[in-house]
Amino acid sequence: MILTDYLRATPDLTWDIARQCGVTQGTIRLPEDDRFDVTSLSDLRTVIDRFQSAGIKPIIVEPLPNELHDHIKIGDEKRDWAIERFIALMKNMHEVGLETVCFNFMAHYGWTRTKTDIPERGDALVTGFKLADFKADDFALTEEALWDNYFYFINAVLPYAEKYQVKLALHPDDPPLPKLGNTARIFTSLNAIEKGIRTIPSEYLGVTFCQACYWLMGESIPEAVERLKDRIFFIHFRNVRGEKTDFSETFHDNGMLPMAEIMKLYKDHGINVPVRVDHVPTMQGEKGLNAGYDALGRLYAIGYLKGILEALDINERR
Ligand SMILES: [Mn+2]
Repeated sequence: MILTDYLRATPDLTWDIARQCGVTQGTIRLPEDDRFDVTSLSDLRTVIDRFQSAGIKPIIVEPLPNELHDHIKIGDEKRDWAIERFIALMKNMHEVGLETVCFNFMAHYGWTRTKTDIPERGDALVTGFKLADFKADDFALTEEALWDNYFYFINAVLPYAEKYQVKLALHPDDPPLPKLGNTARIFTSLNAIEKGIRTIPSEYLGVTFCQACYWLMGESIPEAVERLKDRIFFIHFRNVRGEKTDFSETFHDNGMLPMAEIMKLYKDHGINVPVRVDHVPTMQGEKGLNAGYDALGRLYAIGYLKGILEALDINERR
C-alpha cells in the first residue's frame, strides 16, 4: 500500500503533520479560487512544485473540482463546458504525474452530515448523520436522470482518461441512502457500483474503496473487496458506528469495522494501491473548523494506519 494523506493546496498544519509522519505521496485538493485555472498546465505545475518542495509527491486529485462536477452531475447547460475543462485537466495531470482522480456522483447535496460535534471517546468531537434531522430543500433529480448524467459523463471522458492514463476512481455515496429529499442517489449498493464501473469496461474506470460507505450500505466487506478487487484504485481508511440512517464517525480504532482485518483482506487479494485516512475526530484544543479533517485526529489516524501496514508488511515506499 502507498500511504498518502489528503492535503489542501496551500501549506497548513496537516502538511507538517503528514511530512513528520513520513507521508511522501499526496492526495491533493486543487485550489478553488478565481486565480487557479483548472485547464492551465502552469497553474497546476505551481501547485505540484509547492508540494514537491515540501517533500510530497502528489499522485491523486480529490475531489474532481466541484466548479466542474456540479454541472456534470446535475446535467445543466454548463455540463459540456465542464466536461471539456475536465478533459483538459486530465491532459495536464498526465504531464505532472498525477495518476488518479477520486470523483463521486452525489448530485446537489454531496457529502452530507447533520452534526459536527457528536462526543466520541474522551470528549473528542465527530461528525454524524441522522436522516430524521436532515432538512431537504426543493431541488429534485430522479434516479433515471442521474444514471443518464453519469453515463453521459463517463462516455465523454473515458476515452481521454485512457489516452492520458488517468484513473477515474468512483467514490460511493455518503451517506448511502437512495435519496435525500427529492434528489436521488445511485451509488448506494455494491450492485450499483458494479453497474457504474463495468457497463463500459476499462482499466481506467474503477473505485475509491471508502470502506465505511460499503459497510453502511449493508454490504459484506469481504464480498465487496472480492468483487471489486481488480478495480480498486484507491482506499479510504475509515471507521463508523451506527447504520446508514443514523451514524457517527469514530476514532479509527473505535468503530464497528475491524480495521486490521480489512487491511489484511486487501493484502490477501493482492491489492496494492494508495490509501489515506478518512474523516477524523476534532481533538482537544482544536476549533473544529474543518470538521472531519482536523489535524490532530489525522496525526493519530496516520500513525494507527501506518502501524497496521507495517505489521502486515505492506507499507510500500516509493
Ligand atoms: Mn471517503
